[in-house]
Amino acid sequence: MKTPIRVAVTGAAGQIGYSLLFRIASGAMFGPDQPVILQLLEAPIEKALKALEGVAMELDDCAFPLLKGIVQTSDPAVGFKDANWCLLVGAKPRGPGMERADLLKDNGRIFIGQGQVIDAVAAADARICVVGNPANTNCMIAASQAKRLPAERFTAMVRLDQNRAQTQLAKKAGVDLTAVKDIFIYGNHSPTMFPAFAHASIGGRPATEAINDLPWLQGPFCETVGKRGAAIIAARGASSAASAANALVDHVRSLVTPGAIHSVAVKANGAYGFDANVWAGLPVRTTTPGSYEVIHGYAMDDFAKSKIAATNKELAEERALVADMLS
Ligand code: NAX
Repeated sequence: MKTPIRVAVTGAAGQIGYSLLFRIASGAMFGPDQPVILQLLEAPIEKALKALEGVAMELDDCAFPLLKGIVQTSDPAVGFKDANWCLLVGAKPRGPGMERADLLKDNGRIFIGQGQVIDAVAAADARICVVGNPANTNCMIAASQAKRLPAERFTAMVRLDQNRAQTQLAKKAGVDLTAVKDIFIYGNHSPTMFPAFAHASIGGRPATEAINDLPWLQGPFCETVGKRGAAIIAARGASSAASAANALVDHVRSLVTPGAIHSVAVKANGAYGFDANVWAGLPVRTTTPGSYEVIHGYAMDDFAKSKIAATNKELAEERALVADMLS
């Protein structure tokens, strides 16, 4: 039996948490032979902590063989203690009439605190993944607080966008979605993101040939992927939850699987023309479990360059808005 790994999850009593925790405990994230201890962190709000109790009871009631312990807390120092993976899902939602700048700042404060505590108490091999929006910028803020853990340990999730893009391409081409490969998301997890269709393949052929409809790829395809979150809210009356949890399972599973090629928001370091210090969705290859390298060298045409410039501009603006929160 392997030693259990400690997985901290914030926002554990929220919508995404309710779909996520059961998948982690079942082995979907770390594999069928890897025991886990779940360290569940909620905001210090009575209602949230009560709901968390219920979620923990349900986890108990599943009798998952791999689940070796559950911690419930509102104290980050307890929640992140010795954590090998820190999944930062909890965030403050955008309220009615709230300005984007206020959302950035309110959430920024949460991620300053969590970044500091993770750096102080998490395991030496800790990996951090941010889902709570604005995910790229929250991740940048948390990483900026770390003195011990290197910046590349901090990633943000764009996998939901990749999964959405893969399905849209498969539907348009009329093929099974497993025929679609190498569709990567560049930039921000926001409507400005760029799903780089020119590098994707469908059934072994370039996607641009298999679909042969450039106006659709440049227009409705990019728009549908970029605005899918809003479409789900309009239809469901609530934001994506099960698909977001599933994407986080995929994000981490791919990061612990050497050779996996996937989209992750990481410190850009100037790749593909992004500002060096923003966190941008990029194609990566997992090297060893938990580590990755950015895949360089995909050629970008003028259309792709303009899309990347637009999403980079938004990321740089977000960075400027929270400049006083970066240390
Ligand atoms: P919910 O509002 O259902 O749950 C969020 C939970 O976080 C709440 O239970 C709340 O009490 C808790 N929380 C708030 N502040 C906290 C703190 N400081 N420490 C610990 N817990 C805290 O939202 P949910 O639908 O689960 O979504 C969570 C986040 O994911 C949101 O920011 C949302 O915008 C974001 N998303 C990101 C996606 C992505 O692809 N990156 C897609 C889905 C989702 O929209």
